[in-house]
Amino acid sequence: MDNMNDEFYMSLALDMAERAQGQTGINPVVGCVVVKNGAMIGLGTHLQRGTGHAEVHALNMAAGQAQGSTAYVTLEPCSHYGKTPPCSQRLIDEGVARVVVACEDPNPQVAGRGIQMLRDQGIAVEVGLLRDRALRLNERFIKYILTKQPFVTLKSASTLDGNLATKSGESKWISNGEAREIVHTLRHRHQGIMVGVNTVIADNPSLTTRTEVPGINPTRIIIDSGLRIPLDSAVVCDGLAPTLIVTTDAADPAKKAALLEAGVQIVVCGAGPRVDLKAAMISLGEMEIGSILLEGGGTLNGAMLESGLVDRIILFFAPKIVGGGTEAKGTFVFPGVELMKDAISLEGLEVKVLGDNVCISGTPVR
Ligand code: AOF
Ligand code: ZN
Repeated sequence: MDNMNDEFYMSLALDMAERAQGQTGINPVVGCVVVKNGAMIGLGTHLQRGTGHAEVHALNMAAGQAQGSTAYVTLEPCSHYGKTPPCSQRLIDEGVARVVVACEDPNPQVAGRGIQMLRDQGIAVEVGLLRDRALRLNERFIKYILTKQPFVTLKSASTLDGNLATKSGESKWISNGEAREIVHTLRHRHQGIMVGVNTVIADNPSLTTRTEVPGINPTRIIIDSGLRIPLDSAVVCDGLAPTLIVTTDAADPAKKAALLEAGVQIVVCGAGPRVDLKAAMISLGEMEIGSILLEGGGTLNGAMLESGLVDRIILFFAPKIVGGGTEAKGTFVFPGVELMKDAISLEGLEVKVLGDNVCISGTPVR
């Protein structure tokens, strides 16, 4: 697509928003392009929660020249006083003549009011250009703003027979370098990364973001109902990112004290023996963790999936078969369904070939 038309500018705005994924916290990613007399006069992206919105940056760049211009915005301009003043008012004040919007803002404080404000002032507003791409880009924001619970992306890298490790527990490496680079980009794009304590015990992972250029480390969330986590594990000791352990009332108070002493945050969800995962999502949401990358293992994957807490599944497959029978480390460990009609299926399937690995992703539905 390189014709100079509405789509040309909107896709630039979306490209800018896309690159800001991971750095806006619970806020959406938004891009804005202001065009006048066939030339771009302002570009803006929302970069960080609490700082200027995309429209504000773009209009600041336009430096008072936006009278009669067209503004392309990937999300409906806001109508409320949040951490910043309403963008719709700013567009009106600058004399913008036409606003092209990719998708409505689901935030109940906005939800159409931004578009209405513009129309009430006689500004021509068109909504829906490249809407699907815009909605997909902000799927984490949309889930959080509507439910106050984190959007959960389940990622796994398994053999073709669905195992996360050999029967002896060896897991390095299943997927290829290309797949692993994508996984680290996914870490950058989520506020939290979640694993079960057995993964910490087995692999002692650091759960940090290691991309070619520096990325942001998510908060490390360990589901550990009995506080079995070793005090010398990397996530407790390395200080590379915040670590939060979700546990139960059944956990040992002395171990809890030792972990707190080590600087780990502890959240209690449930009386035991298992962590109440639904309650955990509510607590994490209250702590403004709006997105979580779930990296297993199989038991936590199965429990999260069964509880309906997974919003997107991304599976990387390597062309290897390791077998292992009952000792195998399956991707999804849960009691399972009796009938095929009760299977959890993936909607909106996407398949990508990454060298000799394959990535299959979609939205789980029952
Ligand atoms: C826009 N343009 O670039 C963004 C918008 O706390 P605040 O002030 O940053 O407001 C956050 C809310 O504003 C957020 O939940 C969403 O509804 C909207 N974000 N709106 O017009 C932007 N980032
Ligand atoms: Zn705004």
